[in-house]
Amino acid sequence: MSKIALITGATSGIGESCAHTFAQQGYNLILLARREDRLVKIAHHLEDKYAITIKQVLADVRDKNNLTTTLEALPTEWKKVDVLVNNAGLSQGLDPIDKGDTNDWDTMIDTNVKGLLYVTKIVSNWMIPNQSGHIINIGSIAGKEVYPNGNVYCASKHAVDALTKGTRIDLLAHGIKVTAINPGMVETEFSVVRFKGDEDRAKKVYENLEPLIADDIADAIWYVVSRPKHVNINDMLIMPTAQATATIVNRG
Ligand code: NDP
Ligand code: 8X3
Repeated sequence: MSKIALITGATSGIGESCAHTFAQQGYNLILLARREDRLVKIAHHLEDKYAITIKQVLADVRDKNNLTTTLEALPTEWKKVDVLVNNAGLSQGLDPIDKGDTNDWDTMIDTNVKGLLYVTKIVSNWMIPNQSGHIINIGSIAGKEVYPNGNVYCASKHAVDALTKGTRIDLLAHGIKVTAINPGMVETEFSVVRFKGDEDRAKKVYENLEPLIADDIADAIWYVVSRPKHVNINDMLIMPTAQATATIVNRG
């Protein structure tokens, strides 16, 4: 029987790349995101290309009630999830604390922290009866360092760091692996979302350096997932060669 991976934020960037990687490895997939057109297109493409089955879950991880109802409505056989990639997340704005938009703060905390928690609670309860499973939380360099104007996004990713450690402790007795993947700069839709559609500003983030691409992170996730049963990678910090810290980069 094929293994199952549940990937949140599967319609773009790292999540979409993970969907490709796991599909290529023969996993059946539960793909979750909010943009239906993209979800449908990606799922059909992968089902056509690989001999796998996909369940599309149109949901917002912030909406606890709808998320719970939608996930719990999946057929029992789909709840035997082997790998959960808690990837859905975003940054909104890059402002000093006194000028930050409180709606942006709510969006980041609700998505990156509370959304990840809701999904983790649901899926860990599916994994416990199997006494196995692997939860991959996508953190960030922003969960290891705090940079100017990064305040709330950094706090949300520091929370992911703490929750990864806490989840690992709490699920230890159940044989469930928990891993944090912490990327530096990855060129995806991330900066366009952070700057609310300002593509020129987003492009400048990656100007004159070679950032990571989503496939680099999916590759690392596959490495982590494919270790032997007795090996867990707790934490991986992955940077572009041109980036030393959150703020020190080499632009040639
Ligand atoms: P993208 O913006 O390309 O992808 C984000 C994905 O998350 C999209 O599929 C989006 O889909 C989904 N998403 C966002 N909000 C929600 C929500 N409320 N409910 C469900 N899905 C949601 O960014 P990345 O691929 O770069 O980001 C993926 C993760 O990686 C994030 O957690 C981010 O913080 C982290 N990260 C990114 C880095 C980077 O430099 N790019 C570096 C370090 C970490 P949809 O809009 O369809 O819901
Ligand atoms: C995304 C990378 O450096 O903008 O988590 O925090 S950074």
